[in-house]
Formats: sequence, structure tokens, C-alpha cells
Amino acid sequence: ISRIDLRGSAPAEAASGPANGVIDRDLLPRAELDVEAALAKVRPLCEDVHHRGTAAVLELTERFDGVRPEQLRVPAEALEKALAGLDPAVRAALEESIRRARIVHRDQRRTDSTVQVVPGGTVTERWVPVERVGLYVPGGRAVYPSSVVMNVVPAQEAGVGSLAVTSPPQAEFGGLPHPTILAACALLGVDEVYAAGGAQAIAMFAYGTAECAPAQLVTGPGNIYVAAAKRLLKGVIGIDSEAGPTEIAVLADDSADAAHVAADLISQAEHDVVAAAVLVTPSEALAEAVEAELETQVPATKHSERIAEALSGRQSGIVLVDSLEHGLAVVNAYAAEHLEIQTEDAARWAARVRNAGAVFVGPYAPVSLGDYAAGSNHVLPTGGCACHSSGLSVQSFLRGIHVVDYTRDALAEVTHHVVALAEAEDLPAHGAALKARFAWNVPENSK
Ligand code: HSO
Ligand code: ZN
Repeated sequence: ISRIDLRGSAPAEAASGPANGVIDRDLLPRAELDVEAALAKVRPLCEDVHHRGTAAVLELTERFDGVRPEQLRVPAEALEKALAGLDPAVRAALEESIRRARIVHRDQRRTDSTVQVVPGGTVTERWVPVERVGLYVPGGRAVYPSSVVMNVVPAQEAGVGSLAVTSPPQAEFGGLPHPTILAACALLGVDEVYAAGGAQAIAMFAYGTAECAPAQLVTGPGNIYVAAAKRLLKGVIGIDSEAGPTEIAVLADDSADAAHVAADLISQAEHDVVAAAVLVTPSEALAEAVEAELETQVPATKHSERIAEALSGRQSGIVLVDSLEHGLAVVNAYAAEHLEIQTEDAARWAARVRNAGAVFVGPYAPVSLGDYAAGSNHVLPTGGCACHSSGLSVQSFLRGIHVVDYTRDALAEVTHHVVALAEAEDLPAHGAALKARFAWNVPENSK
């Protein structure tokens, strides 16, 4: 893991002002993903699915996943069988994960609210769930039943009526998606599951096929082709934010346990060779201790090669800062997907974090807890997007509809203002639509 020494560069304003303006983000480690390049490859595939439907999805699946599922829709018996075959400890853990996620997400539900703007004039905000959602679940190396939970629970708690899951078929499982994915779907009560992956699966949800009705929204992480297909088809279908490689940032001082900090950095580096693990600290002693811990811990982990590559990549590093105040400005500028605060008075520092997908406070809230069983969601903005976006929540599956209700008198009272603005925009017909209602009795001030 490399060191990036920002000491001596603490901006004087860092304490008060927003951090983004004062820290140069380019100095901080970060991976780049070239989704644009994948767009050209993905376009013809999506068009093919648009025109030929199921036949195209099956052919493309065979080409890219090396197996042709017997049918696109996973039969109910296969879901039941997968659940029956699930390791009891994994089943119990998934159930607890689902239970906690439901507690948190149920609380996110919004209630409709009506505001009386003027006597006789109200605006109601009505929260309406998206009708049908498609959820993409990756196959291959990253088989994450926990991500099925994190996507399905908020959709269900939002009241989405129809929910379908798709995941690439696996040759070793007879052309079905991975059995733990199927079991997680069964546990969550999702019975509509497809054996399709890649760009063709996104196109299937966007355009619909004879077997799969089109969805209004698709969520869930995927590889670069999935990301490209989402970018291409957004407009035809709503998408969640693009999920990039996982990131962990840790803001720590001398009070942190170096072994735990190292273990947490390793935990997210385990995802991917391009995963980012960043420690931000004013303590040279901690930096050294964490380096030493990494040296002993990394070789002992199962995926040591992948982890070593992620930690030595330019997206990872130990950033030395002048003070925790400087460190706070740095992590705010970085806007990590996951941010751990392992300092004295951790809650106080955490309260001052402005940009992060999720914040983990103190020594007993490691990111892995949030990945599986905190109740929080683990689908979070990456790549610095945490400065403008939020993680997946019930809100992601709702639309707020303004319902405008005015009486005759309330409309009459404001007509002259609408007419004035309409005229200023050279759109007199807009004003006329109001005036027409008062043809026999135009209020004095709206002529
Ligand atoms: N850390 C990942 C989520 C995950 N971890 C799934 C384990 N399984 C992105 O937040
Ligand atoms: Zn993780």
C-alpha cells in the first residue's frame, strides 16, 4: 500500500467551509472505469433483444455465459429446491439480515402530506411506488445473496407491486442461476426469477419480452457491460446509480486498533482487484502499525492475491494528514462509499461528515457489519458520487407526485401573477387558459 503525504497542505478554511472546494480530489487515490468504451459493444445486443425478444436473450446468454438455460424463467420448483438445499446457518443469517433490513427500511416509508398554500389552494405530495422493478444480480465470481436482500427489501417496503430478479445462468448448476441467489429470492418471497445476465438482461427488463413484462426501473450492480447497458437504456427504463468498485475509507487516530483497521481495509479489498482501501490519519505511528499489520494479515487471507493487488493499486493508499480536522476535510472531499471513523470521540467526528455513502462510527461498527447485518443498506454511491447521491432506500422506489387542488376563488386571486409571468416568457396562451375561466367575471387585477 502506498503512502500519500498531504501533511503541510491543510487548508486554513478546512475547519469551517465545505471541504470540496479546498482539497484537490486529484491528489486522492481513485479507480477509473471506462464505461463509454463498452457502449459500442452493448448497443447491438440491446437492439437485438428489442427486436427478437426471448430468442435473442437466450442466444446471447449462450454466447456470453457459455450455457443455454432450458427456459428463461426459473421454474418454481427450482426456487423451492434451492431453499431446501440452503445451509441452515446461511439461512438463519439471511433471515436475520432480512429482519434487520426490514426494520430500517420500513421506517423510511414516507407519508403523503398536504400543504395549504392559500385558503382554497392545496398541494399534496403523494408517494407512489414504481409499478414494476427488475433487479439485476451478478453471477460468476461475485455471488452475493446479501445484495439480493439489499435490493429487494427496500422495493418491497416501498410497496412495489411487481418485482422480478434476473441472474446469469451457471453451467455448473445446470443452466440455472446460482442456488444461493435462488434461495435468497425464495426467502424474500420473490417468485419471478430469470436466468439471464449481462446487457441482454437489462434490455429484457427495458423492452420486455414475451416471457418477461417490461419493468419501469432496474436496480442492482453488474459488470461493465451491465453498467453500459443501463447507461444506454436509461430513458427507456429508470436505473439506480452506477455501481463502481467498492471503496472503504478509514479516518483514524492513535486510539484506533491497527489490527482492526487493517482487517477492515482488507475486507473491502477482498471484493476486487480494483477495490479501493484508503486510510486517512494524522498518526505516523498508526500508519506504520497498519502497514505492518497488512504485511502479516494479507498473506493469511484466502484471496490474498486479489487483496494484495487491490491494496497496491493506485486507488488505495495511506494518506497522512496534519490533523483530524485536515483528515475530515480529506474524507469529505473523497466522498467514500463507506467511511469508518475510528477516532476518539468518533460520534462527534462522524456528525461532521458531509460526503459518504454510509458512515460507520467507532471501533465496533466495521463495514462488514453493514454489508450483511446492520440493517443499513449496502448499495451505496461509489466513485465520489456520495457528494450528490444516496444509497438505495425505500425512496429509490417511490415517486413523489404533486397533486394540485385550487378552488375558483383561489385561482382567481393568483391569475394576474400567472398572466404576468406568462407574458414575460412570451407564452400568452398560458395566461389565457386562466383568464378564460373568468370570462364573465375577470377579477380586476387579472385583466
Ligand atoms: N461491500 C459491498 C457489498 C457486499 N459485501 C456484498 C459483501 N457482500 C458493497 O457495499
Ligand atoms: Zn463488502
